[in-house]
Amino acid sequence: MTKNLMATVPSQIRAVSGRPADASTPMEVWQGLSSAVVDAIADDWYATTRAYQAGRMEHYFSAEFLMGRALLNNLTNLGLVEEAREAIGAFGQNLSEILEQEPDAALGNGGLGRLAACFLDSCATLDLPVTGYGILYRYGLFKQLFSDGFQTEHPDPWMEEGYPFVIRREECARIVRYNDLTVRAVPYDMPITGYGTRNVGTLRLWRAEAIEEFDYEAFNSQRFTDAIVERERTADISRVLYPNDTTYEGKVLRVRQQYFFCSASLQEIVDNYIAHHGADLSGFAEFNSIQLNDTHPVLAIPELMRILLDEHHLGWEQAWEVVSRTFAYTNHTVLAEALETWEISIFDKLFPRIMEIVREIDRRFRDDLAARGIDQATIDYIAPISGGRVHMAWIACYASYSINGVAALHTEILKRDTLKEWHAIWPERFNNKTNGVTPRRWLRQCNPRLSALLDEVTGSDAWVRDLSALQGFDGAATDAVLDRLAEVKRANKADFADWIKAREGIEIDPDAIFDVQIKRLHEYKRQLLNAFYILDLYFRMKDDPTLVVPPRVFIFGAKAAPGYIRAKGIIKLINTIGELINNDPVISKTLKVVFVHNYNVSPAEHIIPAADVSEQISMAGKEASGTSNMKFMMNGALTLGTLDGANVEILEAVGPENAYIFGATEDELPALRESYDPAWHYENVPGLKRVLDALIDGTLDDNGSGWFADLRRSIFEATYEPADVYYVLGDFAAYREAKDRMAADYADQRAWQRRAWINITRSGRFSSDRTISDYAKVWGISPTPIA
Ligand code: 7GP
Repeated sequence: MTKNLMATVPSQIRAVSGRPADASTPMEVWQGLSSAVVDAIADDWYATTRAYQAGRMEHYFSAEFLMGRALLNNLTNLGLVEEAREAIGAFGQNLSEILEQEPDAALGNGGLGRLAACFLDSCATLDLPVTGYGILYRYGLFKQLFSDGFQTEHPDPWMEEGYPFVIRREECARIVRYNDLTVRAVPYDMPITGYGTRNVGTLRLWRAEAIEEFDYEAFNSQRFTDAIVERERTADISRVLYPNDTTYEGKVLRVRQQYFFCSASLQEIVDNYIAHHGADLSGFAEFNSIQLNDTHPVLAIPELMRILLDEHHLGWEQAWEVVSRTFAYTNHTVLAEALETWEISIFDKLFPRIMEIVREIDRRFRDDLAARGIDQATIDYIAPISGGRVHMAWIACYASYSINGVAALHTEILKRDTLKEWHAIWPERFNNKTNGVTPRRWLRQCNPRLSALLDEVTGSDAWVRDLSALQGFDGAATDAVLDRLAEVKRANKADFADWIKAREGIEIDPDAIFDVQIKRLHEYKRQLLNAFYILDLYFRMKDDPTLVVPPRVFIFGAKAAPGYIRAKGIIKLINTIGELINNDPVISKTLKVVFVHNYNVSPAEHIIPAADVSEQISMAGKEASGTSNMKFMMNGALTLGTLDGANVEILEAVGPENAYIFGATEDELPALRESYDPAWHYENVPGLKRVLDALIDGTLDDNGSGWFADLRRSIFEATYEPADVYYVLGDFAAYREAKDRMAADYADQRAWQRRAWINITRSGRFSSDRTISDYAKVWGISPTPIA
């Protein structure tokens, strides 16, 4: 931070390209500028690491960190954006173009991974001694393209051209042992800068490497393939992020990945403890706590037991005492298929000693619960081992000192339902931590126009570190301020329209309402409900050319898990509806449908500042929290949503007049479902028949895939799930009413701007700084500033 970029940038670029800065490619300029940033923070990073290692530390274990781009984020945090612009402007380069060179570090699927990234930003900003641990996947989440409207998946080799923001730490490599394979885990450290602080945190990502580069003997005898088999088997471990956010395929490899980063990270944490506090590990939990980001890192529990028992010779009780004061567990979803369980045979094959420890945990668990008078059926249900499988969530619940959900409603559902047996025994372990998002990336960085306005109105940039400060400016919305707010939004929408034109080849009107739904494609999130609305609106306009419809652009961004055919069917359906509408000479004057391909962090940074309406319309009780809703709110979009996840708290923050809430609530649904008959809605809700029939009557072409007919069947037929399990038709009428009303309200621009302003000023409680401050109390850590 103290270094001068003007002085270092040209030499860093020369070192990368071997040419003068003005003769280097944009990619080389990006590399050089990025290296200059790392150079600028190196001393502070080292000092922070040293300061943290000596005290109590929190370790955030996560299989996913959806970081997105790093350069602009770091420049923003360090206050170096203008300096960087000048430094490369000196030889004729344009900063925005250079920034576009950077690939997204897409080491995550969706909300869970992006949350982890926001948390690291907040920990750095708050000077908290927290380190992230995960896997350096060579290929991030697949790249999504559309072909005839169908999703196709392609590899994402995000760091193949070199990535200056991870530093290989050869000297910190560890050995991870499986029954059938021994590998080296080599850490790559990513610096995590904060805003307005010199502290620099760390994300440590492990890469799997062979102990021996190749089998020289085999190579020499010209068995070339044999020579590299072991190396490739090892590299498989950190080759690819699993493209599912709820269920997992490739089970053995998945379990290998999980053990890989847990084991390497724990070895390091234990050794660091010994270096600073001596060889008596009974005090380990005084200095270390580990947050398990869902069940993916739960193998850390038996692995820490193994290290304490086998390598440091603690007795079982003593080791368990340490373990059960170390771990805390966050649950991110109530979807049953996401509560990971693994066949015992996988554990036996990969690590028999770990399996032995899990069996002992299970045996003692059963004794423990029986002694507490718990009935046998309950014990069997929540035991670590049952039905021939290892239940990761149950191990997490048993061992953790804290268990949390990610929004108030979600935590209540965990206590009442998903984890009720645990709550009955250990209610004191349960707590809520409503999610948050970092206002640095999601406002300061992605929306410079609104940031400047907020600086002006509030008189400083203090809100960037304390977003709740904005609440005091509720009443600052004078006509002059609202005019400015409208200009900001209009300019952001015009930029976005240009971006869409270049990226998707679709022309959109910046004066239309930008109505956005961006999130993973999943039936429970009900992108299908949105699609049905659009199709119905299209038919209504066709029927009645005099109908007054406010101009609207419906914007989607979503990836479907490659094996999730029904989700892919919904993508194809939206693209097909888009074709129909965008090519209709009359309707396309009023409506457009845009499906942004390859939705990711950096597209979100373009979309969110331009949005008017944020859709989170999941069936109530299913979306644990949602976090894009918070980003939209910060950027002045109004929520159109169900009372689900964090929408409940957004509504509480802004009041009913500043959001559009519709549909069945979580507590109403059980009774509604009892008498629910989708066919009745089809027959009786005007418009629904036509929409559903369009799936099969030739109006919409699914290129012979049969996927549209399947979507229709999912509404009417009970297969392994009840018909219309996510209550799409049940909520349709209420959704249409709310969405029509919202569109009509948009005409009163002044009133709309006033409500947008309130959404912005009340977004403070959805800053991840607030969330992390709450976690810090559970973790027992305090700010450790280096300067
Ligand atoms: C997501 C939840 O679906 C979303 O509601 C929440 O906001 C987010 O986590 C952060 O808490 N879950 C996942 O991304 C996921 O992979 C499976 O869940 C474990």
